[in-house]
Amino acid sequence: MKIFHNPDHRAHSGRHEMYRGRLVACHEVPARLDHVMNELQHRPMGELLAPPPAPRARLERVHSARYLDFLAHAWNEWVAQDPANAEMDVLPSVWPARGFRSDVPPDNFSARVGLFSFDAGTPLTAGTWQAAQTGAACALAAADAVLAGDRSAFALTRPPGHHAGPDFLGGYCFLNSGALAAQALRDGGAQRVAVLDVDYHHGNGTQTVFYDRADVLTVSIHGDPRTEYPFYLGHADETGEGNGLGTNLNLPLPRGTGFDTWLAALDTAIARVHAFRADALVVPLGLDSFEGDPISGFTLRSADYPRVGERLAAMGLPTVFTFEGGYAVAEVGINTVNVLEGFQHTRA
Ligand code: Q9C
Ligand code: ZN
Repeated sequence: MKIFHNPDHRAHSGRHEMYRGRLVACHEVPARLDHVMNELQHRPMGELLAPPPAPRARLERVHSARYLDFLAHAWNEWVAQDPANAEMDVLPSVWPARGFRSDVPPDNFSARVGLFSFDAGTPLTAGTWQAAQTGAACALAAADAVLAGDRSAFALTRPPGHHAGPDFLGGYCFLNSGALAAQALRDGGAQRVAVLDVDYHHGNGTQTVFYDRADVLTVSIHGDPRTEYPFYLGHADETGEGNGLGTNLNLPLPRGTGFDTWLAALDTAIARVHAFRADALVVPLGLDSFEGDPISGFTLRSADYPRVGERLAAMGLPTVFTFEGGYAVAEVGINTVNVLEGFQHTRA
């Protein structure tokens, strides 16, 4: 499979995220992707390519113009407020909860940061916009490869994407790679596209992008939001709305869930994708279901991941993978390539 990697990913390197009332070191670090690249040197899975730039019009298929403008200018505005800000990351501290207006972007910079975000764990840095744009380009290039006839392609990029919505960042995510890939597949001629999100955390951004649409099925297997991030979305009773009623499936599982139960959920997810008669598949591939993940609660082992790839390959659909979470940094390369290897050696 072609692997589109992000040569600009290191430009996004947060200093800290808010956690239990203090700023702590970021979990979402450049070394994550370096470990995957390194593992791919040992176990090549395909051609490693840098993507062509992403036209703004393709980003606007998923994200609002005012959100993209905010991301493009946020760092300059932050530093313009005070040159000393260049030594700090942007994090929000005020948000419009229910009853507040979100249709009038405030002039005040901090207030605008809050308008376009949902947590204080997603630092925006000098290079975030560049890294995120090239990451989106990876997702689009992967979708284009599959549209051109490739069986599969991998958008190997960070920051991750699946928590980012039409006009908000959060959960370490800025531009939604999986949603961009799914939309690109639709725009390129796929009639029905399924997104099967296997990251430990609910893919709230992707769900929100497609919630009222019948042409994209969104399925997510994740830690139960009653106890797990992102908390405010991802319950089993969220099934879609309007035209999209019946085209969202959430499979929340309790903390501590092991591979057998997780795999049963994957089979449920796969059955739904088949019932939907999808003609292309996007897999937001988070490796934070791993037992060693420092911020997550499932207990999958490295040896389980090839079986995940096998199950996905057996679906027989043109498939785009996007790299999402996975914070056991030393193992994330092995676990990622294990999924790809299981996929590659299996035919539908
Ligand atoms: N103590 C992804 O996996 N913060 N995002 C959790 C943990 C947010 C994860 C704090 C986790 C977001 C793409
Ligand atoms: Zn995650």
